[in-house]
Amino acid sequence: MNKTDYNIKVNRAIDAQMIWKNAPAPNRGELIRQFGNCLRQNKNELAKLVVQDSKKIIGEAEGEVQEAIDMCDFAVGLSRQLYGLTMPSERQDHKMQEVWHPLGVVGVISAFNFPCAVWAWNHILAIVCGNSVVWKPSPRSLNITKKLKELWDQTVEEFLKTTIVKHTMGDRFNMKDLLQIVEGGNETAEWIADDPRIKLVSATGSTEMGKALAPRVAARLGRTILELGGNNAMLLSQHANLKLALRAIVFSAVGTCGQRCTSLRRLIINEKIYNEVVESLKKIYTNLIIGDPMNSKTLVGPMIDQNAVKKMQSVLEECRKKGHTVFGGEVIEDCYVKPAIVEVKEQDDIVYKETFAPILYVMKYITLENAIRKNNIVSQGLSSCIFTNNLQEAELFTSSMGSDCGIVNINIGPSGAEIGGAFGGEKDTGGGRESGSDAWKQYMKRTTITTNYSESLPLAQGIKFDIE
Ligand code: UN1
Repeated sequence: MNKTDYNIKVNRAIDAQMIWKNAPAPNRGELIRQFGNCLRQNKNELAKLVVQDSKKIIGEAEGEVQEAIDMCDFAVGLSRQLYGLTMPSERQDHKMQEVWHPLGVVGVISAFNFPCAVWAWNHILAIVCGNSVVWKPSPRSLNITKKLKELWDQTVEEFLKTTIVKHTMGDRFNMKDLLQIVEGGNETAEWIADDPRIKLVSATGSTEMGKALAPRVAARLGRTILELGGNNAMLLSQHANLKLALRAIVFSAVGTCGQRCTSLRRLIINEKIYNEVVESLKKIYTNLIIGDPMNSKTLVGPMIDQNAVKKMQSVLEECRKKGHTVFGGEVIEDCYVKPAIVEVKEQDDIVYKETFAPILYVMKYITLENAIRKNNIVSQGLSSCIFTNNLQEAELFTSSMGSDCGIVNINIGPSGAEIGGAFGGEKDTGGGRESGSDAWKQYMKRTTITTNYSESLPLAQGIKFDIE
């Protein structure tokens, strides 16, 4: 796509938003209710397209589409709950309140690994909040993107048949324009980053990408939501239910072939149970069903491309050179690999880096305080978890003295978050929060309104200023 086409699309998104922002929020929610139903009806087909584009297994792809549907349900309720506060005014017969207004055009830059759900976190909130969306999907996700746009347009047509919006908004309004797809790579992302017409840029990808993008958006005083790299750990205590823990470890380490930002990358095991756990894991890894992602029995599909496979292999080679013990990790054929377990005595530069591959680094800990230090020492801060049935351990890990990540789970792996909570992380993960809780506020602007209904004009802070 060239710059002229890009500009036309952004201008269309602006025109549509100018009208849409005035639609009553519950009416905006009605469109999203209908879109959610449309996603439900098309769930199977959408999931297949997610598999085709991202290569994740069908069960996970269905989960990803479900995440988008859940987001719609959440946003329908939200459309009647975009609450502001009222505050007591210090002045007699005055009222102070805040009202949330739509922001404008929102830019969404999404990655190959969650081509549907992460877009939905942003798009659905943006639309309910009265905005329009310019979406740059990963160049690898064009099949699912096209289908989502087609379903969006179809839902809009249906909606317009029944709604009062068209009547009140006039024919000039093309509601389909609320979603614009801008295809392309880095250059398109840069146009979005530098474009003052785009008020908020929500971007998912590597820390490197975020560090290049954020200063450009900041230079024009735009807003960002960044969801960048993770290096997620599990602390496995001697007080854990090991059966549960093993299932969680394997799902989060090999799910999406290790290519979730929430994938489990580091397993920090109490020394008393270390040997037992590593042996059990090796057994499970040996029997993993690796193959066609469309086969419902498969647990591990292929990696996204040959580059990802090469990167994994070179990291494993580096591990061997450093004297770490590597189990598995071989290439089977094409992009199919065996997930790897790498035993490390101490964390080093390789472990500190996020490698987007099914490599699980395992290590021992002696005291929980030391395990927490190991969890926190990396530069990323997305997700973390502890498996323990010991209350003190769980409370310490979730306290301010515990994990420094945005997501901290107890007896649940680091991946597979629900949409109801705010999703995101600290440090090199970028600090953004998406999907549930009050993440919607970032897609709106806050207006502070003070009203004087008295017969005089008292000034705040008791300032005297008499002109007669
Ligand atoms: C991502 O990998 O960018 O918590 C998002 C999870 C999913 C979302 C992952 N719900 O693993």
